[in-house]
Amino acid sequence: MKLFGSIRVGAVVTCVSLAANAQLFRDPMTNAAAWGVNANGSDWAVTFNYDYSADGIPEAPNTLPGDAPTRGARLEANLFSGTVNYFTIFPLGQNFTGWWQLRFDAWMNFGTSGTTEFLGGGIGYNGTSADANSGAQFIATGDGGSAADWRALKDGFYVTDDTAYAGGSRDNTAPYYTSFLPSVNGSVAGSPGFQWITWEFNVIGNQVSIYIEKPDLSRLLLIQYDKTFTGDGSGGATTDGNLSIFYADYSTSIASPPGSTFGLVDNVVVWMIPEPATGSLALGGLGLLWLFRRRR
Ligand SMILES: [Ca+2]
Ligand SMILES: [Ca+2]
Repeated sequence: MKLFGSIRVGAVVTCVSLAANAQLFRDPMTNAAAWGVNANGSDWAVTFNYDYSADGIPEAPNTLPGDAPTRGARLEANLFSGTVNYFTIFPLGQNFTGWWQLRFDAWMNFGTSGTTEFLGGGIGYNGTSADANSGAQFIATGDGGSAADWRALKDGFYVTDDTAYAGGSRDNTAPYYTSFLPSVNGSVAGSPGFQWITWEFNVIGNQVSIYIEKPDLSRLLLIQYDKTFTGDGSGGATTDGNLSIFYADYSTSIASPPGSTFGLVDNVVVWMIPEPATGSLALGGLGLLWLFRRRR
């Protein structure tokens, strides 16, 4: 009986370990056929399997052995028309529910004028929206050119209350952002330009938390909220659904020089976050998230 007992304990531990490492999806962004696009306007481009070493851009941080090196999806909007263009890409046939995590590597380049464009993504995507108005989403400018560079959206409800953000501001100039993202490679401090940044979206119970992470694994919380909270005038945020990657030029000005302003996305990964069978949901979730991060 004793031996049986310890085998059972071992089996349970193995189960938790497997669950904690359960990767539900990964895409190195080389196969356009695996992705759908919903777009507003026609002046936009997404190029899968794009070799970003051509732009002098280094390998994305979460690339794995066996991945085609320096290849990812290049995202562009309002290339020549002088009109607002935005689009969402999403992996075909995917649906994620419960507790889960989306991570992807992103890079943003910008030119010398007319450059303020947004990149982002989210969880709970409905599969049909072109704009960032479906699920728990977050977008940011690459150049800090807006008064509101960091933007959370809850099923399309734009969170304009600065105090709802971890940084107490949406502007790149806030110390919260500039201290984490000092100017590098010609970037604007407080903005994710000219560098690889990993975006992370988590839903644990009702809690949505969104982070950015640098290649040295330092992290910055962007926002955390209860997805059922409607006191801000939103209807809450949907978290069951697909993942989304978003790119926009919300301004009509055309970036110059041509080809200077674009986003790159690589290594899109979804992990299941194991739900505790018993105990406090919130406490158990946080503890497991820690375990989950440590074991990856
Ligand atoms: Ca890649
Ligand atoms: Ca700004």
